[in-house]
Amino acid sequence: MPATLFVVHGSHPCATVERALELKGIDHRVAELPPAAHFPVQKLLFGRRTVPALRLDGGERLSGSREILRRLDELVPSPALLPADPAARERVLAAEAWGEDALQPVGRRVLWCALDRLPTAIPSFQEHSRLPLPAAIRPLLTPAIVAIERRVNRSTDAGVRADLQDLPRHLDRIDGWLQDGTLGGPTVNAADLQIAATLRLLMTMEDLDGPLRARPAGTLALRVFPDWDGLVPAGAFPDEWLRALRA
Ligand SMILES: N[C@@H](CCC(=O)N[C@@H](CS)C(=O)NCC(=O)O)C(=O)O
Repeated sequence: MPATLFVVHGSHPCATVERALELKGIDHRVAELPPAAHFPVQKLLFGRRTVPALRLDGGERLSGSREILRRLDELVPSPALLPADPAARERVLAAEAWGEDALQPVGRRVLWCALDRLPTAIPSFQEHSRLPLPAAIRPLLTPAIVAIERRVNRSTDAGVRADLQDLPRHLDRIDGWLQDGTLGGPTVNAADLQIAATLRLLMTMEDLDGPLRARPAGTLALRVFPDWDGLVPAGAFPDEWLRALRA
């Protein structure tokens, strides 16, 4: 039986793991859960309420993007997601940890705020969703989902404004890693997967896409994740929120 990857469609850490499975050629099927409704299901199945989670052939259960990638490297060593050289490996692990702990939550906070401000964009994020939910039902559920996700992810207006203010600093850090070879090498590593997924999610928002595309960081995101559902048209955020990014 192939491995089963538990996801919410469009979740960036889920995309990180799905791409790692693809790179390693690991046979898997995807179990898609509805956003927010996945909390209790995941808690029950994996003891932790987040996606991604993976059930391996044989029954082993793993939860968390970094934990899953470590195990995939043990199971299928090639292509390796971490460099063999110890110093380079430490650098990639540090960048990956930052990508999960600092950058990943920015993606969630900013996206849920944008979707709350422009809910007409929501169907574009479901284009390749495999959930058997009738199209007529989806719009009835989305206001509650957006409200829950904003609360769970502490996606306040003030917080998102601060996130957008800080984004150029984050991009400087990522561009630095691209320059010193921690990211963006000939083979995709674990930090590329973690960081590029959040950048690619941010690029679904037209307000952010231009400034990101102009950076090496944006090029990395498009290289690792050429395709991604979702488009939030320009104008989701007030101009004052975007000043630092446009400077
Ligand atoms: N940082 C962890 C958690 C990922 C995470 O927070 N996933 C979100 C979806 S993008 C989620 O399931 N959130 C539910 C919650 O916070 O309870 C990882 O990389 O696996």
